[in-house]
Amino acid sequence: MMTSGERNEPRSVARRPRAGGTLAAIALAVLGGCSGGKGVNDPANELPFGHVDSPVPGAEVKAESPAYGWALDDRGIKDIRIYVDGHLINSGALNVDRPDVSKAYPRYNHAHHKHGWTLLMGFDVPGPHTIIVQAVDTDGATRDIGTIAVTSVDK
Ligand SMILES: [Ca+2]
Repeated sequence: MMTSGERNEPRSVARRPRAGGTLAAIALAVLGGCSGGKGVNDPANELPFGHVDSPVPGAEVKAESPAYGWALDDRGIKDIRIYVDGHLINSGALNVDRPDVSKAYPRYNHAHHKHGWTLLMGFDVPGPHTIIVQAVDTDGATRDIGTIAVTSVDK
């Protein structure tokens, strides 16, 4: 009996992530329902897109240095997130006017030019690091808009 109990343990552990995923899906569906059937599950919603202008791949960066670029969405950008080596280190809203981006993508400009973002990055140890920048739209749909390998230098 003890043996079968031990066998059951990993199975119940394995089930937990699935249950969590279902709950998250229900929570998202409920949240979507509150905003009139929209949300991350809305098939009409487009993923955001964008670009990381700096740093460029292979760049040497200081222990604390800015990253910047732009992002667009069919409905609007809620958040830009920067991850270093898989850990969220900063996030924020669009904060820079980019009329050049409005001109290049008129369908997505929403009658303003605030499509640019600038966020500080921090690197706790010198050496190679991987930066991932994500754009999140107003419905919560998220896309990686840049994956950049850099080297931080201690100066
Ligand atoms: Ca969207």
